[in-house]
Amino acid sequence: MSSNYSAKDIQVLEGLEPVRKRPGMYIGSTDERGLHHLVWEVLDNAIDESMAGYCDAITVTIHRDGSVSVLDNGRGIPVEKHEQTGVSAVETVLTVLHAGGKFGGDGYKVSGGLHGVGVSVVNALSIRTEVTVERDGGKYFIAFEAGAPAEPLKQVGDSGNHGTLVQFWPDPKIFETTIFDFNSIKKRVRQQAYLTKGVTISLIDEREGLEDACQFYFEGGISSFVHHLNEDKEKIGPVLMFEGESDNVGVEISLQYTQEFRENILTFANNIQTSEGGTHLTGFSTALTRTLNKYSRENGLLKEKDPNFTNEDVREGLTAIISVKVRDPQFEGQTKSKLGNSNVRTAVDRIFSDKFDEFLLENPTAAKLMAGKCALATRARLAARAARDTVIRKGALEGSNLPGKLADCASKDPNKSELFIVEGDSAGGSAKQGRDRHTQAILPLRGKILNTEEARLDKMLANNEIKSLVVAMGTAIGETFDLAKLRYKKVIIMTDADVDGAHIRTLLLTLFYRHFPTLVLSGNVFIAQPPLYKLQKGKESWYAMSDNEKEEIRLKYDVKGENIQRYKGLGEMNPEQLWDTTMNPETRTLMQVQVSDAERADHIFKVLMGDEVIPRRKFIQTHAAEVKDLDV
Ligand code: 0RA
Repeated sequence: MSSNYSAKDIQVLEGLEPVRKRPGMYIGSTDERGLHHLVWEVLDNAIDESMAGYCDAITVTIHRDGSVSVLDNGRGIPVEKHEQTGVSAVETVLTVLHAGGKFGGDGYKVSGGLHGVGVSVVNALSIRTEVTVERDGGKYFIAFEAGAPAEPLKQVGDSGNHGTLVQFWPDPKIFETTIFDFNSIKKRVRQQAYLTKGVTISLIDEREGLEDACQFYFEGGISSFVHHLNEDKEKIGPVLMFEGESDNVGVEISLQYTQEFRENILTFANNIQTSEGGTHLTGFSTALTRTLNKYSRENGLLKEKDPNFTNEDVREGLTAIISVKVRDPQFEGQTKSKLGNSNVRTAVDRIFSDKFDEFLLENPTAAKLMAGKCALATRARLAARAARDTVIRKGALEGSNLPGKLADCASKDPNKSELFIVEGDSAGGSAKQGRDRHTQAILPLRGKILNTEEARLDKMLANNEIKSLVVAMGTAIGETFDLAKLRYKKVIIMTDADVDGAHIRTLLLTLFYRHFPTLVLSGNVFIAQPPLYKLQKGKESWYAMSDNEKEEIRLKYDVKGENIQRYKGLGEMNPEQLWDTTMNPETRTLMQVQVSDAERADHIFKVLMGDEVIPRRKFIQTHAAEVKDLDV
């Protein structure tokens, strides 16, 4: 790190107008997600300062007036005149796209800036941005409006400290919502604290009625992260932690096996999550498989006749965090979240296999537990393959044998077709009569039978309800899953608005999350939103989707109590009502399932259904107050 970094190192790339014209190009979207992107951007800048070793405390505050500020005790953004732009460096950083000191020069060794758009984008999309810098004995202030300087840089005092405070007020003309969500920010802050050893990040919500605060500091870095992820899982062996540097690539890996069926591997490059994986994941995965096979052969855990573990076998039940620091990260893939640098694969492979090999030799007990888990996964995989082969041989997974209870649509064009998954026969009846038969197919399922907790592929395929669903969708399941064969562009879960309905919805979401993650990721899964109430006055009637909406309508039209009907089941609606309120594409509201929804369902499901008592009790105690309409 050069200590004489100065204003001239900040390269000027382009102006700010395009950001306000096409915000989506820079922050993805202008919805809640895009709004929070602003916070990530400013937080990333402070984290960069920590990664460079100059900052150990960051405070994020959500203010009463709707603004957010990020305070760090780093070096402070330089305030001297910038040669290329003729204005101060801080003004340059805030008004010139990509002028964060991350591009060119030797300002930063590594940098998080994938979003990399820089703090100037935040400035462009805010009605006001204020920056206070403390450095070189002084305290400085500058303000912007809609990206343009509004109050010139001035010294406002003396200071023996150093650091930067950035506060911004997002522009309501640009964003669909400007209300920040404490929990989303908390999740992000926690994740960044895990990834940046030695930094303390505080989060404060000052908004009226929402006051809250938390603070994160993790001594163990990513190994604390693995502890956290495995909190309510049954663990196999200890949490392992490996670190090293090779070919200018910094590598940190932490892992622990669990009794789970799924893997949970999170990868990061320069603290940016790489959800599409990439070279660091490949390097890790290859090294893990090779090392475990070598150890198991040499120690007689794999006999001569036994096949090697596959990558899939050694990743079953594995929780791992892989975090690399790279000088010029190349992000590829559909969502620019796949690491491309090819030297990273070799670096991760080398560091991990050396250290993991050594660990296995020195810790035979833990090594045997891990190898045993892999052997179990291999046996299960072979059994599942045999079961699937049998099912396939019988033709049971082929489209020509569509399940009897599926009321298919006439259209064979997946882009026009929708599949409604409906619970039970009575709702199924209404849906079949109410639907548009050209484009809408109905599959009635019996929910309780869907309980797939811990079920492996072989057991799942023996379940008739699941088989029907797989055949109806056309995609197959497991290794042979193929999104291109999906017969309906929209797969819609339509359940009752009562506790049973919610349970079945959780079961289905869990099923999709675990066995059809691609479907969820590609946005093909939806939840129908049937009304909760019907209000009637004379010949007029209204539907209400929520208690709030019901109250609004009740007051507005003065509807008396007995004219309010609470729908408990879809079966209570006649086919026309079901069509009008829930199925008609012109008038209905559908909720697209996000991975986070499915993830939450999976978690809730595990806590409620799994066999661990303590987390379940904790969950029920915590959420008892939220269960208002328990009409069982
Ligand atoms: C460019 C150069 C230097 C620091 C920073 C930017 C910097 C930016 C941000 C944004 C939020 N907090 C920040 N802290 C620092 C290095 C200046 C030097 O060498 O003293």
